[in-house]
Amino acid sequence: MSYHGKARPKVGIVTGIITDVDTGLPINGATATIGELTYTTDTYESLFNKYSSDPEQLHNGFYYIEQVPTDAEAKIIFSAKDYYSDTLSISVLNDTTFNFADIQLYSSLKPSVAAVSPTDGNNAVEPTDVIGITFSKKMNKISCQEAFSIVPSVEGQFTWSNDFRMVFTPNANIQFETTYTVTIAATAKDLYDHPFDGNNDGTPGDAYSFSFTTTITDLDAPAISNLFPVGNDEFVNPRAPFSIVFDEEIKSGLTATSFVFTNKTTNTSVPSKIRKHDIDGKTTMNFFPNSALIPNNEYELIVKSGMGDKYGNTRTEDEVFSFIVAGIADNFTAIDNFESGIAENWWEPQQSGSTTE
Ligand SMILES: [Ca+2]
Ligand SMILES: [Ca+2]
Repeated sequence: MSYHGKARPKVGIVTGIITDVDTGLPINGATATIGELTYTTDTYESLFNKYSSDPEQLHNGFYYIEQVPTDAEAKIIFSAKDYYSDTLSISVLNDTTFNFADIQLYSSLKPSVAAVSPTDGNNAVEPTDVIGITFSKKMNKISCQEAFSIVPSVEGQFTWSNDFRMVFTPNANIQFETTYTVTIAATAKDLYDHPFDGNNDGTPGDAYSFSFTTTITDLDAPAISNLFPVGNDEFVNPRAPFSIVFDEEIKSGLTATSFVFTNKTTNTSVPSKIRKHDIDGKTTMNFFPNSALIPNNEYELIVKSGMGDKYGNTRTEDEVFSFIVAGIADNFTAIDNFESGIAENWWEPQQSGSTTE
């Protein structure tokens, strides 16, 4: 192209994304300024309300400045509410390509607590639960650990899910029926040494506390609350699977030999598939014999000791159930083998039952 000797003014485009260095989220309402030229990134008020009812949901951080003189250095000043301003210098090369300049800004807000678990005031906390504190900014981990306290005192270990979330895991279960108060002292700092603002009022120098209470005492091992069919009753339907219901969830000690199922008439073990369900805080074990039970035979199921709840309360004695299969004429051939598509829920004993001598 020819401009007949008359030089066209050369202008360029400078564009990029402005993000928060901690969260990586684009910043709404940030400005990029080059000389007299300014661009403000989209905000909920300016744009995002058309797409969302949540002011926090959408961000793009995108800025776009045109008419920038080319073949020169451009100094870009970035600023946003609650962020430290920053500058970048780039060479604006020519008028045919975009000149990209992304920037990450540092929040000037003081760190506070964004969320805790258990929640403040929760009065049904399991003594096995861990304590989690999520901060509003990336934190100086050592300062947070040193600022942490719990009353009554508990020994434990700190881990971090990421730079925002600290987890305190007690070395042993905490006490039942006890109210604990967790405090993060004002000495906690974020990654950039901003002091902690416990009550999140904008003025640092105060602590954050929350309390929770643990559940009622449980010193009992799981007990069998239901059995189908009922022990010693006639087992009227040899095709029906049978079940044991425990009054709480089995969390430990379940092994391939926890249940011993025997045909006492023939003195042979009864190979079965066993399926475990945890529903409404209870464990149900469903037994599906590999082949039909035999009418008029006597069967015995031994529930071995060793299974325990989540607190380590363990069953200490074997429990024995027996029943007789009814002598009804029934010409079915096999129980559904239940083997397709449900493998991951099945728990299959390596040896179903042991043969008594
Ligand atoms: Ca404060
Ligand atoms: Ca228990």
